[in-house]
Amino acid sequence: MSILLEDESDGVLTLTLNRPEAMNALSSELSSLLRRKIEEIGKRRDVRVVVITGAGDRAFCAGADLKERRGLDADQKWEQRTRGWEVNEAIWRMPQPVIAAIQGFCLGGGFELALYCDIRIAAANANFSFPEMTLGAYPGAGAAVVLPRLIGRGRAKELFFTARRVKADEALSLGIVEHVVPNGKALDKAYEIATEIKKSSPLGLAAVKQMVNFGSDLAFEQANALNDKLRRPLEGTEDYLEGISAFFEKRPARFVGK
Ligand code: CO8
Repeated sequence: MSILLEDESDGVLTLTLNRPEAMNALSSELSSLLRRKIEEIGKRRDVRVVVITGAGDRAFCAGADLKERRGLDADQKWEQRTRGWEVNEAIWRMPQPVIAAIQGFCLGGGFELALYCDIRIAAANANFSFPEMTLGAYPGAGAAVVLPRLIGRGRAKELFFTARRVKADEALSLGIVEHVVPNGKALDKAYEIATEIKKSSPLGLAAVKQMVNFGSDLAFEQANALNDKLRRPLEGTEDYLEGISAFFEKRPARFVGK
């Protein structure tokens, strides 16, 4: 069976990291498969929402594959890290919203993967940590870029410095996840949100994702320039005409992404 499972239903594509015997750790092979798949999905108009999860109930993902890493020299370790980073960057750039459904351990590179998704749902047994400091490294696949922006510098540094474990409820109060649900229900919640998202125009979703991901940290003038650049093309779309017609006809809009 593949180490990356794919399941598609009515515009929602679910990717499952399928290495439960290794806590779904990111081997270079898994990262490469994941990046290629994300890039392929990014070009498809029929996929409206992506959900990423891990197989089994013990882990979303326990980070870099340490068994693989153990035998690597410095350049090869950097290669493994870069394979992981490329996944996160591809998710950040892809037009579709990506929801992480997280159960169990979400550690190191696995935590970074979740942070690069757009929305995070945690099961009650979710457990987050950056063990990198205990390994003599640092969270190098992008968490040090996005976590301080998400939860503030002091809180992010405390998690990086101490490697302490954060349970689901604390993750919610810190703003690391958007929802906490009972064990076994993270995917259901992800699909519930995906169903809501699917009612929106893919063009608007892609534009607002890009604005939030690339515009949030720009200076005011630059942020507004990007905002205008992303918003202006939407004025002439079929979807905008359809949305306004649907409003006056008191019916749900049927968006086509044009
Ligand atoms: N890599 C490979 N195998 C793993 C990993 C891992 N990260 N984590 C767990 N496993 C394996 C174990 O070796 C074990 O296998 P086996 O049965 O063959 O011995 C199996 O999964 C079950 O694990 P445990 O027996 O340890 O189960 P426990 O319940 O006792 O503990 C833990 C579960 C807490 C998840 C524990 O296994 C653990 O601490 N794992 C390591 C977590 C970690 O340090 N992750 C790496 C952080 S560094 C990192 O991610 C750098 C990011 C770099 C960029 C991204 C690159 C892709």
